[in-house]
Amino acid sequence: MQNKYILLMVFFAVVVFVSACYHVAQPQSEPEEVTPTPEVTPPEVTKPEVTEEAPTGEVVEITVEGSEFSFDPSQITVNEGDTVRVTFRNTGTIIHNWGLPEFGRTSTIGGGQTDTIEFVADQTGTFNFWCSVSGHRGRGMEGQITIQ
Ligand SMILES: [Cu+2]
Repeated sequence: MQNKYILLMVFFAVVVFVSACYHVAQPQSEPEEVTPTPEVTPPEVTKPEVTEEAPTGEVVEITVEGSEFSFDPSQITVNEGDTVRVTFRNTGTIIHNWGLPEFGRTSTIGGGQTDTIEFVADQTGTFNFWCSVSGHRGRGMEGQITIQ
């Protein structure tokens, strides 16, 4: 009886030992290899301060050609405070003019003639200009002047 008991104890001891060894032998599961994602820092773009402020009082000379039925250019951009001198050249064959209520209008002139007006761009915004001869605006003689 005693022998059997000892044998049983030895058996259990062996089982525990082997089990312990097995556990130790188990390779520790490798920790997930964490490949550090390199921090992508956008390249420092040092933008020079752009001063949009135009020197006021600059005289800007623009020649606008008009004919049946468009202006060239039809988009004009100037800076606030500029003195804008618009020379309108009628390159068409019938009478035209160039102007806008806010800043003035040229004379209505015939083909081949020019007229000049001057104004101070003293307010910012986008303003429509057009030929005020009846029906011409609707047929395409208009454009925009942007004062920034
Ligand atoms: Cu016209």
